[in-house]
Amino acid sequence: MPDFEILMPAPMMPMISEQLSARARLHKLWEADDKVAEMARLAPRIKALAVGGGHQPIDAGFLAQFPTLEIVASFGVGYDHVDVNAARQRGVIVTHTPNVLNEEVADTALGLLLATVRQLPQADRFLRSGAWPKGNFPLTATLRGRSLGIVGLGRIGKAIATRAEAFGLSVSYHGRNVQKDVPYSYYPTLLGLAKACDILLVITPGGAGTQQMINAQVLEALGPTGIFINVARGSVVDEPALIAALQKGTILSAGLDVFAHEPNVPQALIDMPHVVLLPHVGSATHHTRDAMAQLVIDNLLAWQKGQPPLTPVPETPFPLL
Ligand code: NAP
Ligand code: 8YV
Repeated sequence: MPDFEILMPAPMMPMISEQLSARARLHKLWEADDKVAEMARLAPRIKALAVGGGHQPIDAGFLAQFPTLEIVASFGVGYDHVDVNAARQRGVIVTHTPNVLNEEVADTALGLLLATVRQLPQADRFLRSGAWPKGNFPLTATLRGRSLGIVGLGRIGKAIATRAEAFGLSVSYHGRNVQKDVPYSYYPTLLGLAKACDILLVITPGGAGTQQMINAQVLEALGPTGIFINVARGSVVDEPALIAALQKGTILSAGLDVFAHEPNVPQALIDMPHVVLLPHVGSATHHTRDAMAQLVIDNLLAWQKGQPPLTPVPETPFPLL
């Protein structure tokens, strides 16, 4: 135990700190008065990093500070904040928290979709403002007869598709590959999917491969009755192009759980009454965040015992080739 030293650069859920402190030597960097000096003191001995989902990039320069690093356990399924190729080159395994959040994020996506189409937050604000006695809330768009195009039919995308089918939506999808054993139509191009559907929902990873893939041309293809839902990452969207499309009526509305520069959200979006904005809460329930936290812990404790990591990312499989 004493020689398995874990560094946690920034606070994570208390259950992670508690369980790791009980089984290994956990260093909470943010508690040090002089973080630079503390980092210099600890870095040569650190074998593991426990990191949160996204605000501090775990890039090549950061990783290079740890000559004895073996594993990075990241909280969240998306790991676009970790340079996994740099980790791989250093022989470092990166783990993430897939599957335990699929159903939760899919629930949130459907909630956001319904809230956006039926303007449920706006109706709530209308009632609270005392406007109801003066007249009814205006009629809204509908889910009836609509088709849903999912960009990224992976673990979460499939859970979203199952729910959407139960709502009577016809589902199609785009990704780089055809998915096996799904009944949904495949579109080899994003533009083709955007033209064919009237609700476009993105649930891909962030990072270089998907950077600003939702651009002005895609929004134009979605069209004036189109609704755009983003539960993936803010980086997949050209945010100024989205704002312009919403302002000009190029698309009808948007429901967004993620933004390009979280937690900062463009004032132009906040000022638009017809869009629905959530503060990145896709997986944010006690149940699911506990399951994600436990997977971070279990990955680190398995590694400490000399066992394979439970959920390495595909770029750093165990054993590393
Ligand atoms: P997953 O199983 O790996 O699915 C990702 C899907 O995206 C795959 O179907 C993949 O298909 C597709 N994809 C990847 N790169 C693409 C590209 N360049 N163009 C088109 N499609 C692409 O991942 P998951 O577990 O479902 O999670 C997906 C993402 O959701 C996470 O990485 C994260 O960014 C986001 N997320 C957000 C929240 C939230 O709170 N809002 C919560 C959890 C996850 P192909 O390989 O065939 O292209
Ligand atoms: C988390 C997420 O909120 O898992 C992901 O990829 O986006 C969310 O579940 C995030 O990682 C925590 O910061």
